[in-house]
Amino acid sequence: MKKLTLPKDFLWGGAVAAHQVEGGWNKEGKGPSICDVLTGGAHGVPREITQEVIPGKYYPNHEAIDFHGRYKEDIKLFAEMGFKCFRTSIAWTRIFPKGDEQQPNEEGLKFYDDMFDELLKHNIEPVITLSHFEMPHHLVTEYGGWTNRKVVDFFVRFAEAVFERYRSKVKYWMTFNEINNQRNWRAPLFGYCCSGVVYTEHDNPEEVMYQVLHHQFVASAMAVKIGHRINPEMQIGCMLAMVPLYPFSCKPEDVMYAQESMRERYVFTDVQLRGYYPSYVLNEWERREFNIKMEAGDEQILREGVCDYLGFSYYMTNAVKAEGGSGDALSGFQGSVPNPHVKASDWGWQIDPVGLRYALCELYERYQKPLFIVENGFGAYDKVEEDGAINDDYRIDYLKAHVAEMIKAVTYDGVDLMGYTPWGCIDCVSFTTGQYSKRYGFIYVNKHDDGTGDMSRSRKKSFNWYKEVIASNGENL
Ligand code: BGP
Repeated sequence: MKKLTLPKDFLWGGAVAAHQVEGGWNKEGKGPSICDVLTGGAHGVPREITQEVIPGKYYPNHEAIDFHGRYKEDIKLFAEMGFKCFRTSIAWTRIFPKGDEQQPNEEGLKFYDDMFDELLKHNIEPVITLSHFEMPHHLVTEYGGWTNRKVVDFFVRFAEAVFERYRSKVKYWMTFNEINNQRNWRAPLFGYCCSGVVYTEHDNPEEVMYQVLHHQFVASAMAVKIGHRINPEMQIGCMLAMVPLYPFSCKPEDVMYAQESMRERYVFTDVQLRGYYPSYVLNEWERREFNIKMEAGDEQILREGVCDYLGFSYYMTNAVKAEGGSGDALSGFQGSVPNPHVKASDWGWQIDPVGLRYALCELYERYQKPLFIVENGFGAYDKVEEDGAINDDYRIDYLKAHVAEMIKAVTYDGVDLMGYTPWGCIDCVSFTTGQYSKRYGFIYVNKHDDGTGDMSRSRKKSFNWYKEVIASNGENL
């Protein structure tokens, strides 16, 4: 029997997002983004959306891990691990500080020029998200976030500016990070960060959400078209938070309920990868008498701006029951129940490596487009030993098991997979909690939830493990 392996050009790397690493929140003309008005959280205590920077409150994203000042040192460490690519986002507010300006901020553009040059110097491909939970705050206060059609034009102007500027430096792009997380509009943080909207303040939140989405779908499709015109080599993907929902039992009602619930994920990729609204959504709008405003030509824009690949995050699965489930803020579904067959992290995220293979097969069979795992990882408390060592075997175990299933999906199931970028390859500010102590990195950052720490970087045990995985192209796990 012949042993099949991952393709030679497989994109191993790591992922972060601008607001969770950069800091320098008001440097070089940068304006405040929506994450600059989010306070720090603590275990079990949600982050607060303050809607302005209130003196005396603690805003961890303002400083983050100072990637803005230290990216050369960090990229050197990524190169030492053998990264082929590095996923981050461009902070919209470095380029358009308020969002509605006519001209971009040259200093902001220059920062990313230099950072991309540094990556390319080490043969690391940048993989860039245009909008990763960080729209300009001004677009929220003055325009109502993505409820306003004008924001489509502002986003497209931003996309065009950065596509033009980095046309020869960046080949891989994504439009909106985890676009489906606004589906969790009951958890204000997700809804707000995806759209600048606090859905619970609206009479009919789901109708508002679909309007927001329509604007984002149009904006994404327009960006894809413009990117391809600027450089036909560009690969522009969409990005889904993929949390597969298993039926809790083989009771037909549970199976049907799980399938129906998955549409709350697939509607996003159905539109972005097929170019039109699926019938189950059109029926839902009609049934619930939703009036989603569209302009003439929107349908054509959606058809012409289909994404090239599907990037997705994968952390966990959930199980759902047609009746009697308690609901869960993370999955956003009434009907979520703990799956007795899998364990969970300290934050209740269910650990399910097989679910990653299942996700890859489902997505590939549905769309027949290249896939890219752009987030996966294990958030955990790390302990620094007296000699400075960080023995994060739990993280190695998690990643090893997931990579093994990923390799099966490629070599056995035949999934076309572009690459793998584990989340938080360097410790950063956790999105949902605002904590530093929920760590994902191969690289430890000496920074703590109370704001103390000198930001020094050190290699964890997982650093050397991942280095060997990349060097062997997944052969030595
Ligand atoms: C995803 C986001 C990331 C990231 C990750 C881990 O939802 O795209 O920005 O933070 O989840 O989540 P957390 O940091 O809350 O553990």
